[in-house]
Amino acid sequence: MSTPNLLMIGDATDEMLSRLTTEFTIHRLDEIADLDLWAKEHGAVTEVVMTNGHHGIPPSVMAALPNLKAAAGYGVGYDAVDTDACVARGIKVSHTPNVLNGEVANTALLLLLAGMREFRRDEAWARSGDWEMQGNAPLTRSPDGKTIGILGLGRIGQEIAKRLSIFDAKIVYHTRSKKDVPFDYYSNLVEMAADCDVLVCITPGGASTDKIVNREVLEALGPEGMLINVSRGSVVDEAALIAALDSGKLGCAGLDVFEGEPHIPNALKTSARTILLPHVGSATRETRAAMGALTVDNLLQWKADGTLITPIPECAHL
Ligand code: A2R
Repeated sequence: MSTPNLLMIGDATDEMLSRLTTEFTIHRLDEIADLDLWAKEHGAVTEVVMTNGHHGIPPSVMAALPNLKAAAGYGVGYDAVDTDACVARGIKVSHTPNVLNGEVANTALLLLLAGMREFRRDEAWARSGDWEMQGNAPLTRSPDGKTIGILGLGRIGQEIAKRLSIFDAKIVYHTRSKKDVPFDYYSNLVEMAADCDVLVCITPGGASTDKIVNREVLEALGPEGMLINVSRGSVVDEAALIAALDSGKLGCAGLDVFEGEPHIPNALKTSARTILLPHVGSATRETRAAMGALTVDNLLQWKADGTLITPIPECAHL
C-alpha cells in the first residue's frame, strides 16, 4: 500500500497518529530543522498537510509545498488559513464543524454562571475562612430571566441558545443576515448590546469580525453587563475591554480566547471582574476525540478519492 507524505503542523493525539501512521509517511514540521533543505527532498512530493486553528498554514509551508492539494484542519475556526491563497492554488481545506457545538456551548454557560454568580469570589470565600471571619458572602446576580444577546448565530450560537433555554432567558442575536429562528434580530450590534444583560461572542475570527466588539459596544452593555467570548480573541478590542472593566463601564467578562494568546494581559489576569480560561472551549477528551476522528476521516477520504468530507465553504467548489 502506498503511504504518501503528510506534513503535520502542530500536534495530534495518539488515536489520530495510530490511524495515520499506517496510511501516510508523517513528517512533523516541529521536527524539521531547516524547511528549505527538507523541501529540496520532500517538498514537491508532499501533497497534503494536517494543521489546526492556531497554526493554519504558514506562508513558509505554502512556499515549500508547490504541489500542495489538501489541508485537513483540526478545529472549526480557520481564520489562520489564507483561504484566498488556497482557492487560487486549488488547495482543498477541511475543518471540523458540528462535533464541538455542544462543548463550546457548555463553556459559554460555564462562564455565564461563574460570572453572574461570582464563582471565583465565593469559592475563595469558602476556602479562605472569610465565611467564619466575615459572615455571609455578598449577594450575586441570577442568570434566570435575563436578556442574552448572541453575536453569531451559526452552528455553535444556536446550540448556546438551545442550552440557555434552561434559564428562561430572552435570546436576541446579531449576524450579517437575519436567520429563520424564533429570536429577535438586531441589525445593529450597539443597539443589541444596550438591550442585553449578557453578550456572547461566537462568530468566526478574521477581517470581517476584527474588533467588532469595540468601546461603543462594551459601554452599551454597561456597568451591570457581562461579556462572554468563546470565539476568537480578535473579535473583541482587548484594550477597550480592559479600559471598560477598569472604569466600571462594563460589569464583568468571561473570556476563553485572547488577542495574543497564549499571552494574557496582566490587567485581565489581576481584575476581579474577569473569569479567564486558556482557550479550552472544546477541550474535553470526548470532544477532542471526535474532532480528531473527523480530521483523520477527511485525510483518509482525500487519500481514497481526492475529496474531503467537511470542506470549508470557500473550498467546497474545488
Ligand atoms: O453573518 P452571518 O449571517 O453569515 O452569520 C454568521 C456569523 N457571522 C457574523 N456575524 C456578524 N458579523 C460578522 N462579520 C459575521 N461573520 C459571521 O457568525 C453565523 O451566524 C456565525 C458563524 O456560524 P458558523 O459558520 O456556523 O460557525 P460555528 O461553527 O458556529 O463556529 C463559529 C466560530 C468558529 O469559527 C471558531 O472561531 C469558534 O466559533 O470556535
